[in-house]
Amino acid sequence: MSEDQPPDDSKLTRSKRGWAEQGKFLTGHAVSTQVDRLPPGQHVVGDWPVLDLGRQPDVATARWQLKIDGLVERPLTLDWAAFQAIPQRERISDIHCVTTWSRYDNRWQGVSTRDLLDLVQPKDEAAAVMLHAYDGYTTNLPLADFAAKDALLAHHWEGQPLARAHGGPVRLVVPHLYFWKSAKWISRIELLGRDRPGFWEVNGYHMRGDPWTEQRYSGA
Ligand SMILES: Nc1nc2c(c(=O)[nH]1)N[C@H]1C(S)=C(S)[C@@H](COP(=O)(O)O)O[C@H]1N2
Ligand SMILES: [Mo]
Repeated sequence: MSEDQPPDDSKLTRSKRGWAEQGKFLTGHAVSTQVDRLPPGQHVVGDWPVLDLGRQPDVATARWQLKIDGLVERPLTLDWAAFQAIPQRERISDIHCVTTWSRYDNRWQGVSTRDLLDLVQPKDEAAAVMLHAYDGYTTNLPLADFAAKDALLAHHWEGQPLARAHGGPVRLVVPHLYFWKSAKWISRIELLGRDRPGFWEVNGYHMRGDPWTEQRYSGA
């Protein structure tokens, strides 16, 4: 033990030592984690809002198809059976919507975008992706974002088939970008040499949409 410790009987030191013993200010919650988890300008919700263009296409799995084309070595059209034959993954992720709600801990099952890209083999020139959906919606993102480790083509949420209102039978989930990039009722993944704006991006939304730097609108 050191013998040259400073005298330690000031009133403040004594009261701080007392706080430490009592655990004062400790809430029992992982406060710093909670704060780091919520992007600026967002608030947490418990329910799951539905947002779309007002058309919710009814796509039976019997007629469902997903086409992957553009700048790939092996263009592919998957039917339901072929899609289910790809390794199935589970991911838990948070949702951040540009309209300021966030929803934590969503458990998804589906096909990872990386596994899908391994099947089609993007060409060297491929740099971006345009997503097309059964309701006519489109949205774009850089290929690196589409290929993120947590990105899934999801068909189950919390152990249940994904509801039609939320994009069932299959939607994209790219959790590290605002949720408008996560196309519901996805029908086609088109690999492009250069990023091109989709529906909301033409209407003033950001080309990338990173919630941590508030890339909400293109003008900002
Ligand atoms: N096909 C399609 N995908 C879409 C949309 C849409 O209108 N059509 N809206 C986007 C927007 S703006 C948001 S916020 C989320 C909403 O998903 P949710 O309804 O499951 O919450 O879906 C995105 N994906
Ligand atoms: Mo949105």
